[in-house]
Order: sequence, then structure tokens, then C-alpha cells
Amino acid sequence: MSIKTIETKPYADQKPGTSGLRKRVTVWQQPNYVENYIQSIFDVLEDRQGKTLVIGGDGRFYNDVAIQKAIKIAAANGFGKVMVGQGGLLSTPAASHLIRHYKAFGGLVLSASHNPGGPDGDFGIKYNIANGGPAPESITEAVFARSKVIGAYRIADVPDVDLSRIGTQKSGDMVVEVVDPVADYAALMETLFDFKAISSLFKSGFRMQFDAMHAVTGPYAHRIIEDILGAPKGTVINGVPSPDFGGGHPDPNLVYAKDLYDLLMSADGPDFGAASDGDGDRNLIIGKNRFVTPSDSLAILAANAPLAPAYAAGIAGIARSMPTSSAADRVAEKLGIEMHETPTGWKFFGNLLDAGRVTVCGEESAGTGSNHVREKDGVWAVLLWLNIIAARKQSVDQIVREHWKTYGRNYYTRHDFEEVDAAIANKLVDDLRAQLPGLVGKSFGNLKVSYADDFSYTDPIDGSVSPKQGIRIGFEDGSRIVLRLSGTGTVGATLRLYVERYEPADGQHDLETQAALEPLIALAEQLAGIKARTGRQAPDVIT
Ligand code: G16
Repeated sequence: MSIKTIETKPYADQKPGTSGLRKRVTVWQQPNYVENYIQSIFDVLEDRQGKTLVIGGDGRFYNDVAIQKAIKIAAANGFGKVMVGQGGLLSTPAASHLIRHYKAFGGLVLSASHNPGGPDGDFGIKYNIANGGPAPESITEAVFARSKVIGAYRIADVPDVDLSRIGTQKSGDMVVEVVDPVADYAALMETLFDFKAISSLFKSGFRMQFDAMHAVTGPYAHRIIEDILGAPKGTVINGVPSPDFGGGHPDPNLVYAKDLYDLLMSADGPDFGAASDGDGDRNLIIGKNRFVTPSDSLAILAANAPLAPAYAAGIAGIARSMPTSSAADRVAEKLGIEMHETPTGWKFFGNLLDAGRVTVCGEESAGTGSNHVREKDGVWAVLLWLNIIAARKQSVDQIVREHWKTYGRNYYTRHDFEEVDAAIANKLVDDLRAQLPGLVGKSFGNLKVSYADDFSYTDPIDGSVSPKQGIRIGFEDGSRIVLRLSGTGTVGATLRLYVERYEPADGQHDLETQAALEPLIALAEQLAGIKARTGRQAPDVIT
């Protein structure tokens, strides 16, 4: 095999964010941009010689180009084998499963998740380690450091691999196995859930709509929900992955999946609606006349997990990202199990899952998952909901209401201000941080501040410390205001304001969410001045 060593100049901006490196496609199209980044990853990985690497992506624009480069660079860097999904497709959780199942060294996931695709959209690459989860900060920081000084990359001078053909090929001396992207993942799901009960549910006339948003979960949902579980054809819509997601924004929230929401709120709508994002790790859950917030979904899934065979013996613990509502904390308290609050980013759950300290994890950003892989998993969340509905023989609305009756309701909302001038956003956060020491003990109307800090996380397993993970202002009644900068945006800064209020009393659970949270939203504006300083009249997205 002929291996070329190509000289290159470093780029200064290859700093991975919350989940890998995400940039506009036009940034990735710069000379050697992809090559530099992948070589920087490989340069910090020791002992990769002869090992197996999993590669796949969400099928977005530029995947086909980047994946061929990744294979050739892997071949030139001593990997023994690459496993790649047919057509270059692998959902993020399926990639995580393949890494674990085949004991691979790690994997490259080519995706910018829920960000829009196409020539003017976003593209991304992230590296997952041998446990199947996103690389921890120690690795992503080393990759960034390497990318700033890289002088050359190695690439095999070989033809492209035919990704349409399942089976084994060669790229130079390296074996390339093109696999069915769905088969192993579907087999895993079958071991976790009561497929018989879910099939019977569909046989009994239960109606569902799954919106794959023209993204990667289409093939997974068609195969599992329609072919295996027997839901009628047409249950899955927008099920063919497209490079620009059909011109849409593959983020399963109430803004971009509004049609699904409207359908579920209509008189003759189905019983259950769900959607997933670009790379298949997020989920949206809507019952007939009942939207379930991701934070509530985490709490309800954790409380009911033992209804699914895989979790019948109970769960060891729950973890949630800091901005996620504390609904799950109340479940953990009742069950007498561990509860962990981690920074935003699935990578922070990895150690807890590996150590068996937690079984179920979740985030307000529409991510839920368990110890079956080391990523959040959209289809998994949908199947667990179906399993719970089948077992409890109740509607989503009934299940949610009973949950609130038992645990109380955490009213919760997130307001996003996107593409804000980065200097203004940073100053705003700095200024709020400066106010924090003076806030503790202060009262604003009925709200008395019990703590105010910039969240710092010490990993209980390896002791690593992640400071400055977002500002928290907590009140004595359990209410909370959180403000942080997103780590996944690609233009300017995205400010995220998270607001939560706990309502224990039965009978106070039917307020409209924004109205219920109005005093806290107004106080957040008083303290941080987002609208005043950015000139924005309203958030770009409310979830
Ligand atoms: C990624 C991370 C999640 C995180 C989300 C939002 O999700 O994996 O852990 O919650 O981004 O992060 P931020 O608030 O920093 O934008 P995904 O689905 O985009 O990979």
C-alpha cells in the first residue's frame, strides 16, 4: 500500500464543543480541514495499530466525501479494520453499540446532530472511545492542542471504498467491512424490551406516528417499528435519510416538529407521536393531547423502567445534566438510589455508566438513554415508552398525570437566543457571574435565593474537574434559573436560559407552562438583561 505524507498547516479553530467539532460545511471544505482534524485525533490515540475503528454518520451533505477521507487516513495510520455502515449510515447510538459489541478501539461519528444540513448547513465529526461513548475532555483537549501544531497527515493512496455493498473489501492493507446499519442495533433492542407486548399493542389498534425528519432513524424505525413490531406501514414518516434533511431542521422539538405536535393535538390524531434528530440520539415524545418535556420523560422512564425486561431488577441510579429539571431527582429519592448532576454533554455520563453507578441518564435537550450503549438513544426512548404504555395499559396523558400526582410537577422551559454576538453574550454571562456572591439570601418577591454559583463538576470516578459549566440560581421553594452558553452552535453564541418551578400540590398541575414560569422569566431578565443587551424581543426557540 502506498502511503502519502502530506504537509499541512494547522487551523486555529478545531476546538471540539459539547459534542465533537461542528462547523459550517464551507469550513470543512477548506483544504485539509477534515484531514487535519482526523489526523489530530489519531495522533493522540496510542496503541491503535491493528485495531478496529467504527465509522458512520447521519448521511448529511459532505458525509460521503469525509467518510472516504476518514477510511484512507485510518488505513495510513495503522488501523487493522474499519467497520462502516452501508451507505455511510450509522445512527449515533448504533455506532456506540457496534463499538461495544465488536470490542472496537473506537469510532468516528460524522454528524452535526440536530443542526441543519446541506451545502450551507453544518457538518461535524466526533470521536468515541472503546466504551462506545464520546471522548472525555482529556482527549478532546489533547486533540485541540494537536490540531494547533499539526504539520502533516498520512493518507493511503488507494481508490474509494464501495459503501453500497455489504461485505468485506480492502483499503490498502486495511480490511473494510460494510455492515447493515440496523441489524445489530435491532437485535439489541429486542433483548431490552417486551416486543411481544408492544406488537400486541399495535394489533389492538394503537396508532402511532414516528417522524424520522428525513434523517438517520428512518431505516431503524421502518425496520423495528413497522417490520418487526408490526405497526402499520405509514406509521413512520419522512423515513428516507436525505443529505439536507428534506430542507428541514432535524431537531425534534415543538418548533421543528410542529406538524407532529398539531397532529397529536387534533381530535382524530394518533395515540402516540415521536420523532428523532439528525443522528438518532434525541427524541420527542407526544401523547394524544399531551406533550412530555424531556425532563419529565427522563423521570417517567426512570420510574417505570422495571416494566421493561432489561431493567426488571431495578435501576442502580439516575444521572441528569445540570440544566435538566430536578423531576428525576424525586424519583431517585423515592427509590433510594443514586442521583448525579453532571455538566451538559453525554460524555459526562460515561464514567458513571461504566462504574455501574447509574442505569438511566437524560438531558433537557431531548436526550435519554441507559447503560445499553454510551450515547443517548432516540429509538430506545420511544421503545421504552411503548413498552411502558403496553404494560400499564394507559395513555401517555394518564401516565404523566399519575406521575405528577405521585412526585409533583416541575414546570420547565428553555429559552434559546441564537447567533448572538459572541462578545455581548460572554460579557452578559461574566456580569451575571460577578453578581452571584451578592445574591445568596436575597429575596425577589416570594423568591428567596438559597444558592447562586457557576456549576463545577468533579467526576466521582476519576476525580477530573470541569469548572464553569453554567450559572445556577436556586430558590428556597425549589425553583431555579440557569444560564449558559451552548457548546453546539456554529455561528456566534447561543444563550440558553432554563427556568424551573416545582409544584408539589395535587390540583396545581394544569397551568400553562410559560404562564406558570412568568415571574422567574421576568426575574432572569432583571438579573441578566438578555433582551436588553442583545436587543432581542423574544427567544428564537422555546422548548
Ligand atoms: C449535544 C450533546 C448533549 C447536549 C446537547 C446540547 O447533543 O451530546 O449532551 O445536551 O448537545 O448542548 P448545548 O446546550 O451545549 O448546545 P447532540 O444531540 O447535539 O449531539
